[in-house]
Amino acid sequence: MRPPAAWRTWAVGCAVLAVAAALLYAVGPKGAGAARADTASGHRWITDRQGRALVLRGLSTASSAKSAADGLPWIKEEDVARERRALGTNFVRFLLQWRKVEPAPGAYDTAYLDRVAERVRWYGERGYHVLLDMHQDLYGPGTGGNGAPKWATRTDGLPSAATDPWELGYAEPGTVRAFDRFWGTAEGGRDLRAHYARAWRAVAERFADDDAVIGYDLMNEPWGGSVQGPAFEAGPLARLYEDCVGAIREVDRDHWLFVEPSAIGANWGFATGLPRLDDPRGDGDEARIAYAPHLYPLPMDLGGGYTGDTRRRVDASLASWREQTERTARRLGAPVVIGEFGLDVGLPGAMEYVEKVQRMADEMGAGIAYWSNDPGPWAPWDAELRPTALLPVLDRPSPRAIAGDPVSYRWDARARELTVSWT
Ligand code: IDC
Repeated sequence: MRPPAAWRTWAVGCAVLAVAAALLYAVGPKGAGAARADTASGHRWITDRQGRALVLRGLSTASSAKSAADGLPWIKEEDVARERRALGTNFVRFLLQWRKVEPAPGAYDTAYLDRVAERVRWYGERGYHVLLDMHQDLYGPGTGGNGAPKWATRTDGLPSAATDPWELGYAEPGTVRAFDRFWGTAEGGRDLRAHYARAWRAVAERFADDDAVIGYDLMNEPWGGSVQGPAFEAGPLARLYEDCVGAIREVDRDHWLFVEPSAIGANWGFATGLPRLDDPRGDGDEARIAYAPHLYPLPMDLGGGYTGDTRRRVDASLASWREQTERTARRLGAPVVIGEFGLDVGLPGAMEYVEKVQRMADEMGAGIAYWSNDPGPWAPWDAELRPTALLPVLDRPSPRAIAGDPVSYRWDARARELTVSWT
């Protein structure tokens, strides 16, 4: 891995402009310098325990956890140290698997949670905020995907064939049925949503006092099965989130709860029907619900490259994604974290695209997690852990936490200058 990037030495001497002085009224019940203003986009900031506005930048760790027998990502502690050195990140979206949390109905694997906690510590000791993400794709291993335990997978004998691209597997009959059984759209059997919410309570109980954890991503890319669109998002999905929020708040009143829209729609830039959720933290404390959509504009979600400014399609997708996301975040009263974005870094325009998304996140005051840190064609390192062309693009400075009301931050790559303004 290359030595610490040039900007880090440079940034010490570089101009960090603080516009306006620390105002006395910034001292409030949440402590000195608690963020209280909204982002320029009009949604809230995500804040830490001291009330500072957090600028979360990092990667997902890792897709390899999906198929690993132990459900853990490929990383060792030295890989976390290397990522910190190479990228200066402060955020990780860490994949969990329901099949590992609750391997048998009502039985929680505390040894698995201990191993997760060990990895959370690797990150936490290096200043990272960890978002625990209950990941699924295509429901579970019983339907050719990952996430749900086999005991919670009921397909009524319908098939789930492997597809290319993998996303098309969401339309396989066995997969649709498994989701319908989960959401209760197809009646009968165990209440799987109650199991899911209680599995979350078990996770939250384990991590309630862990300061390295910023929060819980309640479900990766939920899919409605045979119920789609607002009928799904405002219906079964919202009810599941309410159940999970309620279950988690029984044991953990402080960590942030991250909600995602349906897998298809908002992540492409369409509107979502997700309603505002209550957060029963108690004592009149402010809700800690964050909105964490993914960003996969349609041409790229199906494996295409970035066509840039000259062909309008992709840029229009980015613009509509931003507009819809900001509108939803304001409606939910929630800060924004881009829970996933990414592509094969060898595709045409890939670097330009990543740079553009990072700039957009900075403008929005949104957190961001690149998909993913699995060594290979999408990552900042190849299979031998040598840097790819992506590494210098992801390696950019940003404020980590701001005690006050952030106004803006901007990285000028050409001038190698970071400008941060806050009140
Ligand atoms: C992808 C992995 C790929 C794997 C596939 C199915 O990169 O190796 O075969 O999942 O498990 C998502 C998902 C995320 C996907 C990612 C890229 O949340 O799990 O990872 N993606 O396809 N949504 C849109 C894209």
